[in-house]
Amino acid sequence: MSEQRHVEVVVVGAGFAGMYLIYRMRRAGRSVQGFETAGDVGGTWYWNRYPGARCDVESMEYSYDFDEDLQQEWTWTEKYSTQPEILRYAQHVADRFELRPHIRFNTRVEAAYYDEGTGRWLVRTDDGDELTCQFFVMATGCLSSANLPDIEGRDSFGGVLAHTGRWPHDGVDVTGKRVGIIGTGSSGIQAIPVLAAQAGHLTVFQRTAQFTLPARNGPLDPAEQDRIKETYAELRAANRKMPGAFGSRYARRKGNALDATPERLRAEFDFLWEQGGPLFLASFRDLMLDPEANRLAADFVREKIAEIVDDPETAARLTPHGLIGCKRLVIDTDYYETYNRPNVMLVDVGSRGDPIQRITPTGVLVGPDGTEGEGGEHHELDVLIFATGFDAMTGSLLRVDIRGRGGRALADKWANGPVTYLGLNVVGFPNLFTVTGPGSPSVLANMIVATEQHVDWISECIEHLDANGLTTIEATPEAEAEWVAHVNAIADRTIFPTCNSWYVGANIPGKPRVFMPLPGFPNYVKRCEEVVAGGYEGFVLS
Ligand code: NA7
Repeated sequence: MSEQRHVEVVVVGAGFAGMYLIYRMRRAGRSVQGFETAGDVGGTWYWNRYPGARCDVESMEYSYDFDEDLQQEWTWTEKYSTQPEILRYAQHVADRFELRPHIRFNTRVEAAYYDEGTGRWLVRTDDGDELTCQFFVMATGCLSSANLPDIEGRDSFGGVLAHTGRWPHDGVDVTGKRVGIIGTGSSGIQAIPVLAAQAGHLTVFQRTAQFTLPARNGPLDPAEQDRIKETYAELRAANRKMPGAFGSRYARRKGNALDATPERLRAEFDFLWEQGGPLFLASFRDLMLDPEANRLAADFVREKIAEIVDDPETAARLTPHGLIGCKRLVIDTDYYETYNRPNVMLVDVGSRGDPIQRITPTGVLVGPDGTEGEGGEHHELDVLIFATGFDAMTGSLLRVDIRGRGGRALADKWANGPVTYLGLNVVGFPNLFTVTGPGSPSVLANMIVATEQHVDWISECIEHLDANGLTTIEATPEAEAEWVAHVNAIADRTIFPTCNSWYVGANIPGKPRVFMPLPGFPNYVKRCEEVVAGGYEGFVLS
């Protein structure tokens, strides 16, 4: 029998987190093995190939800054990049830094068990392979475990059924077809205008109306791009001081909305609406903190919807109740305008309409509860698209059977919701690192910046252990408990925990309701730096 293979580091996932981690480990001369379920690098940008998919952070900011030549040489074509362009960028990075030889593609990590005797992790893949490692890093992304709701009759549908987050690589031909789409989050809102322009007829099944703002996307002026590149390091540094690690070029803090005169408020909101993009709520300090202030912004957008959408009933159905930005704010191109097209129909399957009763072989049946189809309306479809999101943040971590000390499963430890220290490590799971894990800024920050910060921290931590003849790092129960309380306290100061969003796990039936990301990137980074300066405070190194 051959001896079991051992590497210093196993990395699960070859998206932007996994790729950079592999780069850092190789640069430090460490043995590393990456695993990736997909056929190539790119992570979320490998899977989300639906029409209209693009990033909601500007191209010049949603990119790596660890290599000056890389950031100088790459050219983006649009203000907000499309999925194909971001995927090409990821592939370029993989080529340039020769990352692929260290990644096994089309391979899913099924289990990872910590062996207290050897202090190593035993990792098993779906092709039956096993290897051991000293450090086990989950770089699996926050939005990678697709949520395909178990709606009755789903599998009986006779047409083409696709999920936006698992879009078929050879595409879905919707030309002239009767298309239905369930879900109006970011994916649905990006896809709907593009689908409407191609389909014969588009039916949108909306459960909750969603706030979205115009992106004002367009070609990226090469001269502007060159100008940004001249002082790229300064832009990156300024972005790291922003709450979400992006958008410093547009920063305009204006005091509190509740203190502003109606005229000033209006002028500011008008300006931001025309400027476009996701920074609408970064204007006044109190918009994400005080529901009263938030309502002023929400009302402004509600008015805009009424202005844009011709049919007042459709406009009313599209108008969200409640606060803006509590669910992740979406930016769009021509979303509300799309409902003025004659071939688009909005069906409310939420509290203001009748629910989806079931999916049939030929379409979707919508009707009052308990009527078993009588009085319901059947929508005949050739193509049915699920834009129903993800089991966010914990989904892909818990899909792997991770067991720490005493054989305890991570799923068991997190039965009441995720607990971590810094979103980086979990008590009972020594040498396990989670990149952009729950309890870190993650999805509330520019993901590439958050990813680089975590990977840098992990890489430097491993260097530190090595340099000091240490092999193991694990958070202390006190530090973990304090961190969880800290994250909750910060979140409770905001409006975030007040609504049914995927940030709190509300989109997945039975998922514990816990606010998972941490608002405020700069304070978080400061804390991570203090932890290191304090000799890895809150961790036991042995
Ligand atoms: P989201 O934002 O979770 O949106 C999913 C949408 O699907 C949302 O409108 C949901 O309505 C709807 N949904 C989910 N399940 C159902 C069922 N069973 N029936 C009807 N409608 C349903 O996912 P996205 O992919 O759009 O975006 C995720 C993130 O990816 C996004 O924020 C960006 O960061 C990138 P609900 O609101 O729950 O009532």
